[in-house]
Amino acid sequence: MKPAILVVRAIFPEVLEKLSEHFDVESNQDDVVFTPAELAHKLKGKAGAMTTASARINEDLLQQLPDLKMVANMAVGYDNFDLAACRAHGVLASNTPDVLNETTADFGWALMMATARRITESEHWLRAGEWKKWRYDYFLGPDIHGSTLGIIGMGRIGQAIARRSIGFNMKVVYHNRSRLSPDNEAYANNATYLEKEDLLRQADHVVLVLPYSPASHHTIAAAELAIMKPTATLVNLARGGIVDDVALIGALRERRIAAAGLDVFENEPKFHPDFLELSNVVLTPHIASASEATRRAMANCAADNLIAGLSGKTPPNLLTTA
Ligand code: 8YV
Repeated sequence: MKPAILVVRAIFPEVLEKLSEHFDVESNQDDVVFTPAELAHKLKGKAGAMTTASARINEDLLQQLPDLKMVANMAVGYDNFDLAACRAHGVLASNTPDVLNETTADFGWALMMATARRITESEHWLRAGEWKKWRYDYFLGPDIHGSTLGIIGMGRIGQAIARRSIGFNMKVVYHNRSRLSPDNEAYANNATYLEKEDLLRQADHVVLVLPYSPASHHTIAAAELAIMKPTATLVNLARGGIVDDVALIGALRERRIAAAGLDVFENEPKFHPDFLELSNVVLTPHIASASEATRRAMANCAADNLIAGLSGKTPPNLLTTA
């Protein structure tokens, strides 16, 4: 008998087919977002689950699921997993690193440029029929080329973002839990390590790509926004909760920073309604990894991890190492 698994959210049909060769698969192609109680109910008797970032795998849930052996997240971020609880219950956990680095870095640039150069704001204005003439000072914004790019969270995605700045003749400064090796700093356009406060004072464009954890909660709050340049932009590609959204709304409203680009929000898919009142913020619905090829690669990566883990092999992207 094949082990039973749940694919928690809708996914590419060919990935379901691949999983069906190994497992008795319960899918959710209607893409219902389960409550914790529904998720627990659906996972009863299952050996594995393929999850996305919206499924919380924690002590409460695992206590109810003695048959569960593995959870494979279709995301590089895994703040939805309590890894200590997984270990305590002998549940393997995996994520999907690397396959999304370049696509997410591309999107980081798109968001940074749209934010600095006021692309969505000016398009809304044009669509609203406001464009009657050219003016020297319509939609002026800061330059990207020749400016200082500040990256907080210099992992693989942060380094891919930094590397793209070579063509824009930018200086790169970064802050990270640990300093990169000289080789990695060279790869990342000769990035210079700075303390967070120094980075915030110096950078013209700040990009956040650090993982969410209790330690990174509100990495950018009122005090941090207060020391940024009034001409600076802020982009969050990482997770909601890394930025204090209420503090950011205040800073944007009072033009204490120029603009922000946000792909992630506290409590998403809900977000603070005041963002909609602001013209100096670009808002996207958590799509940084959403290229056709990359989302397929992420889904296949999560499936391959699950297939390995439930057939007694070490999953390539195991998070619950000893
Ligand atoms: C995912 C992400 O699309 O990989 C991550 O950590 O944030 C995104 O690429 C999303 O989390 C779906 O699970």
